[in-house]
Amino acid sequence: MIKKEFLLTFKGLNSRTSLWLMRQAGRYLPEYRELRVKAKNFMDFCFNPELAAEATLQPIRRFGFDAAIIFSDILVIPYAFGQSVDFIEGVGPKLSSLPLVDILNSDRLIFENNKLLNVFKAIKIVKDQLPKEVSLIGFSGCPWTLACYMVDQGSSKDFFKTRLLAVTRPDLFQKLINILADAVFLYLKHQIEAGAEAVQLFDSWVGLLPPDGVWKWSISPVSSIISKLKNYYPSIPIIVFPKGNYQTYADNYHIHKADAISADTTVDFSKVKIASERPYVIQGNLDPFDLLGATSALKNKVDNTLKTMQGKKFIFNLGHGILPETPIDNVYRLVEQVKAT
Ligand code: 1CP
Repeated sequence: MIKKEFLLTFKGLNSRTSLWLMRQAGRYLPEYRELRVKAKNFMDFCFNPELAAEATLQPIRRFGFDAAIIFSDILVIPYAFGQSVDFIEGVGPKLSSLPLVDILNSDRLIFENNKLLNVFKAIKIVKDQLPKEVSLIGFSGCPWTLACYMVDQGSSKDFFKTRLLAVTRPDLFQKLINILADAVFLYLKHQIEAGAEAVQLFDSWVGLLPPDGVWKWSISPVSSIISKLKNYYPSIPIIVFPKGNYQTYADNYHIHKADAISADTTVDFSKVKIASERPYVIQGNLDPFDLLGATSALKNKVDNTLKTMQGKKFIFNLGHGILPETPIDNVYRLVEQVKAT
């Protein structure tokens, strides 16, 4: 019988620790770098179903992770709202200016799900080719993190423009968050319909918010997305990655009801709740930098994590995306070590 260890973990029926790595497809793989040059820019690469499917499958073929994550980016949602998105080498994403305030005032911020059809196509291609024991994860950014990129028009160290809008025009900002929550729900629903067997919600910038902001702009919209998805697909696991704010999500799991919380690198696993005291799975949280260090130190650290989390509703992952400098041999070692438990 073929066993999907990743999905079985959510039912407490896994026979070993399952693993996948955030950004497991990417520049640390020579085959990714070779594939990447076939598209003229990163967005074209994401929106080419064959190339996106191939990028998704590459790390599975090489390492045999328990889950694949569809190759795309969270910034396809701003694109589907009409913003142009350019990834500039060495700088990061740049988004065109949207007169957001005017648009929100006139109810003209429209999500065109049709612009994302190639993501769903890529999911279908991957599903046809994925080994049966491997699960496919769909994903989206959360409303707050998407708003950060849309308002600030790209990466930023403090997302000043977004936080300024949130405090100076809270009603307008709430409208933006609500519109984004509807879009994220729809986008994930379509990914599940195309074949995604679990979904992950990335709230990469929730660590910037004060407690009341975390409630208003993160937990509240994320909870509504989860409850709407659960109405349609009660058995599809939903993972949240509240980077920089694990504890608020852990303390309020009965509100958002995510099936798993992905822990960033700051979370100390020796202090997390034991399995019988929590219904959710914990995913995480090796520091991506540990994959760049000495192999003996890496082995000890992974051993410690596996011991601490043994039998405790746990999926092994990184605390953030894998770094392009990661030696491939360390990834092989990691997979072997985790799969042996
Ligand atoms: O060619 C390249 O290597 C470009 C690097 C790259 C990759 C591989 C980017 C640019 N995006 C991706 C793919 C990607 N992004 C995936 C799918 C692949 C996989 O996981 O294997 C996923 C899930 C994401 C998610 C994503 N994109 C997030 C959330 C997670 C996180 O890192 O916090 C965010 C914030 C983005 C935006 C983004 N995409 C890429 C860059 C350089 C950025 C900006 C990051 C920043 O603001 O610092």
